[in-house]
Amino acid sequence: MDKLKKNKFVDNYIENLQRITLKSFEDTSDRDRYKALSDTIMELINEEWRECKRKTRNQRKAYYFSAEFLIGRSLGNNLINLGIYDEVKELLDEIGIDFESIENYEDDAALGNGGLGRLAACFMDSAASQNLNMYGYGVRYREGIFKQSIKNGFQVEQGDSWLKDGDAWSIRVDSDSKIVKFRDQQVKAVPFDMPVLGYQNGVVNTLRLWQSEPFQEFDFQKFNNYEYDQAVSEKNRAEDITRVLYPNDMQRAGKLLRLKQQYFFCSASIQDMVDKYKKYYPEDLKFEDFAKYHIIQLNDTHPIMAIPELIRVLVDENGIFFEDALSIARKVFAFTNHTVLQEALEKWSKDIVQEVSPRCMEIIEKINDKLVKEFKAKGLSEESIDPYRIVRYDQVHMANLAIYVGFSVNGVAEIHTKILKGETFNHWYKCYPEKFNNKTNGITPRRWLVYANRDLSDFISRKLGNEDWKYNLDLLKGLEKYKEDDETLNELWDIKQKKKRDLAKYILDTEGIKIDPESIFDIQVKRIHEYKRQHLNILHVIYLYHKLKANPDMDFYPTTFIFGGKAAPGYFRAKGIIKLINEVARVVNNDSDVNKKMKVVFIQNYRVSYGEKLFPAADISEQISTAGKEASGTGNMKFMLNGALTLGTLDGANIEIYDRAGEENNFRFGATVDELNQIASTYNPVEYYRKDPDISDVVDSLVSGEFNDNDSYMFLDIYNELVNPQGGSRGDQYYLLKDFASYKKAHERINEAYRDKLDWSRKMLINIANAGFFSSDRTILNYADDIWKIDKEDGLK
Ligand code: 26Q
Repeated sequence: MDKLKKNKFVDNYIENLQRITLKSFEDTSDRDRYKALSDTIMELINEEWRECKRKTRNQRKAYYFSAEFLIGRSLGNNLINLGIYDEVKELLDEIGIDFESIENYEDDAALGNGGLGRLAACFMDSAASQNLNMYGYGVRYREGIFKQSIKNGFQVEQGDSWLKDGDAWSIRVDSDSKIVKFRDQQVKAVPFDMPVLGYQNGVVNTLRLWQSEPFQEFDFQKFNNYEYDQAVSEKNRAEDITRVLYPNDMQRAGKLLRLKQQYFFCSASIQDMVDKYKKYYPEDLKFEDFAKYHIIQLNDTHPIMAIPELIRVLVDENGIFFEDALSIARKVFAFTNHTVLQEALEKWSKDIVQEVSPRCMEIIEKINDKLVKEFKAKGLSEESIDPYRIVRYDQVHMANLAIYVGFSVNGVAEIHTKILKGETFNHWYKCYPEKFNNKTNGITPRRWLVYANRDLSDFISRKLGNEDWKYNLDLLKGLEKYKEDDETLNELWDIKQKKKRDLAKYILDTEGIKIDPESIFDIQVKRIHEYKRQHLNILHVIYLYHKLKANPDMDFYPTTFIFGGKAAPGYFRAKGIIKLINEVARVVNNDSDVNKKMKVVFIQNYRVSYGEKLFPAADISEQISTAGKEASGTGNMKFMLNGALTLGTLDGANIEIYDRAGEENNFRFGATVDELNQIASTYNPVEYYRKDPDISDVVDSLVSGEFNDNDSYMFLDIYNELVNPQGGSRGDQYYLLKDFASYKKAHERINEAYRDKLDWSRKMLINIANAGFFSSDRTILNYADDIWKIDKEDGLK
């Protein structure tokens, strides 16, 4: 910013502050100051945003349809992308305002569960930064993912009313409202547009989130007839649709309201696209050309109602024949899968789909009939068609619909795509090998490094001599030339130490637990799920505790084990794992025999803005899912980019991390997918329990009372799942006991390696230097080149 603009910025800011508060400057609160600052920024970008919208309105675009966008905070990130973070901080300082406390005032926009939602947000950032025409469509939940606190060791959920004092970063566009029709209800979909700023390139893309409102603001007829209750309840029923985000990741929630949410935003978005197509695109427009201008990327199966909805709008509202509409759809839709867990693949009962949109159900049946005919014509028997059927046993298989109609199906890491092709969707792969492709996930380096870790970011720019790496993360490779330079390695160590001290202070303030910044920070943060195996981690902590307790002078480098993550409210066992971690933490942290050498912390309410403090401070990144179960993981990439070493299985993108940064610079352990497949039918966890005294010791501690906090059945469920299988299951579905010994050894290697400070720093450096591939800039360009065929300029290739 030049001087003139600076003055104007400050003037505008003060003006906004006064306009919204009527208070004298000294009396304004952090909240006032935050709101005025975000308003000032929105005004600053307004012109460029409108210009970008105008310029691209008749260009080819990719539309990212996602039920979740896990954005986090916007203030700092927007300032970074505008390139005025330091200046604004300074300007505020000059007028006596502490930037950090304003920044901390902002609530996370937590409109997602975890990885899939955060990926969508990283993609938005990267598309804008790469000057790609990408438009996001989603839901404006009035409540995001619940807020978690821990009471007496248990997870307690609270609502997340992030909109309670307005939303600084979006603009309501009433004129683009749509009507969405369900079988028994009609509502108004009102769009709220959020600007998505590219990194210092003047691009402003749009994320459009739909909010559900009553079709008629208030039924005055009813009101006048004293049917006040009914009028109010209809308003509520409309608002219910986008009231809250469903907090179950990886588990189906076969709830009518969830499907209504999905259909709601798909219908509004499709209508929006078709309306604009008619309005802005060529005069002689033909619907056959629709696919020339629109690609829809479906973020998992959640937005799949967009497929029948597009066909419905073309056929019923624009006079296109069904066959023609279907062939248009076949050129428009591309599908990304994010899981191979059977329980997570969406199936909806026909009744529910019918109740949401009878016409869409009819269209789905027609597509299914066509599929059956086509496969029969190919010579397939009734029976062998079964796994392909979109409608089967009165259930709609969403993935089958997406794969049959879509022209592209992608997984999110090499191994994941391999499993999709070879197992999960092997039958489909055999029919349409050309549809399948891989797009390994990525993360935006702006939020996860430039913003979250300023010290490391400055260090990198200093070492590389410029900031080009922020646009092209592959340039980090240049850091490798310092791998024998002790001074550089020491600097890197010191930066990590500083971040660890910052985190230690934050944890003391928020969790009330004192941790040693000199200890190894070993961190596992992600949603709580059995396949992610937080319980493997805590069982190992118990093992260490027992060992250290028996031998307090044991040669052991002090370690702090940090956990964080939310459990789906209905996922009983995941909640048990949280309770277990907290009980172990209580016992260990209060035991003066060991608590100088080890501490255990469960941080409350892990979310994007907490992650920004955790990733920079980590020494060890725990990525310990059962091989074959974690599609990709993206936390692993955030840790790597911030110089943590991976302690992980051969799963998801971990494999690609080792490929690039070297196994010798990380700590790989555990069985491979092939090994697990081989033993799948013979595996007996009880054998491991009997043969390995370390295992029986920790497993027994689940039911011995040691951590039970006066209810001796507290951890019986976890114990049973491991070694006392119920109801025909073989037990230990996720192979904890199989991998335990290998995990233990990997920890021993870590504890040894950390003592060599220079060598550890070298490993950090090599990890950072090879993290370039995991930029979501690379991922999004891969989508643009291979799937969307979209170019940087006008979108047309
Ligand atoms: C479905 C139906 C009803 C209610 C909820 C859901 C639902 C919601 C969220 C199902 C799944 C999710 C989230 C899935 C998810 O986050 N998957 C993760 O995606 C990441 C990005 O690709 C991967 O890195 C992770 O490996 C994968 O687990």
